[in-house]
Amino acid sequence: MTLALRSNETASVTPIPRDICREWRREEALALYEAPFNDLLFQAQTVHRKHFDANKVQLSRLLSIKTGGCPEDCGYCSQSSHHDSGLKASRLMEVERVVAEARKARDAGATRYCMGAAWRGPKDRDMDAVVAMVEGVKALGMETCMTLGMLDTRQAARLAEAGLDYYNHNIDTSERHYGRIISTHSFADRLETLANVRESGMKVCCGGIVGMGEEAIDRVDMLVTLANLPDHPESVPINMLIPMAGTPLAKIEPIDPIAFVRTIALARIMMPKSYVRLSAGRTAMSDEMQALCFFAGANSIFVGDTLLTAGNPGEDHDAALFRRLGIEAMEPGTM
Ligand code: SAM
Ligand code: DTB
Ligand code: SF4
Repeated sequence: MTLALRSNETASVTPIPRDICREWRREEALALYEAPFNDLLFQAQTVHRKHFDANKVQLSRLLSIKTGGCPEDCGYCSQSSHHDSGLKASRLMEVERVVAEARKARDAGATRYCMGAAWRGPKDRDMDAVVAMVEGVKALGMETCMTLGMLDTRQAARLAEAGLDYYNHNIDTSERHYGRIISTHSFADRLETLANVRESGMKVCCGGIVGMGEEAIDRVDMLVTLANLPDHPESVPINMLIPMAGTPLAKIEPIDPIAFVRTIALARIMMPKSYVRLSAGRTAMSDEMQALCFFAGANSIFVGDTLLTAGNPGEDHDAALFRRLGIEAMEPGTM
């Protein structure tokens, strides 16, 4: 099997029905999170099979269009100018270069392209360039996703009008833990951008990071916040912290892999029709841990050697893992 670089969150994906979205109480979510592992995984796999092909995983490509020099102080991030990570900041990439990179990815089989910028949010003067990127990548016949930081309603409307399919904006952790990790913007700021994105009609990609010194209840609360949004995010990236040199979280103790898998399982149960993306941190995971994540309901990954600034398993490794597990890349048009 070759690992075709295909992804399949197609523009025709059906909206998540209202009855899937119900109010979750933190006590019931916590009880599930703490259930015997086999019971939790059985339930997650059962829910997963109701809504997805359990042997198909969606693949997405990431490109950093503006790296480093970010004014925000997110404690996990190599791109914050508050930390001495040794990363060289660069300016916004030329539109032509972004489109050329996307074309290469498309020719290698990718159908979905995610572009990320190390910004608090785009400045109005940046908007023409990012809109041109969306239009250029769309013209290649690819699906588009961007993560540019905070958006106001005007900026969200403009990106939606340009044809941007998804906007990624993570809540990252619980409201309680948020202020210990980031001081330059608030949890409420993140929710406001998410509401602006939703209102614009774009699809929402929103998740968080596990392993930032939080407690189990913080992981549960983060998922309760996501599952109790007026509509579930269509994509839910669950990142395992990549400890980046020079950041305040560089030396933090790694998360127990079982706790990470529990988080994936709970996300799957609480947001049954969303794509749960096993995002950052896969290079530090064993194949067996990734297999457990797929069993717990993760059905999307990033492919390619790099994420934004950090490493990711190469495609040869992912192809071999998929072969061992009998997993296939999601074909366009199957969902
Ligand atoms: N500046 C924008 C923002 O903050 O939304 C977009 C880029 S930011 C790098 C996108 C996401 O990457 C963050 O919200 C976080 O979830 C994830 N991320 C960043 N650094 C990470 C790390 N070291 N380990 C795991 N996830 C990380
Ligand atoms: C998300 O939740 N994870 C991706 C994507 N959205 C933009 C980014 C992961 C970044 C990992 C650290 C880095 O590459 O610097
Ligand atoms: Fe900036 Fe985003 Fe990194 Fe925070 S996560 S420092 S906003 S690039």
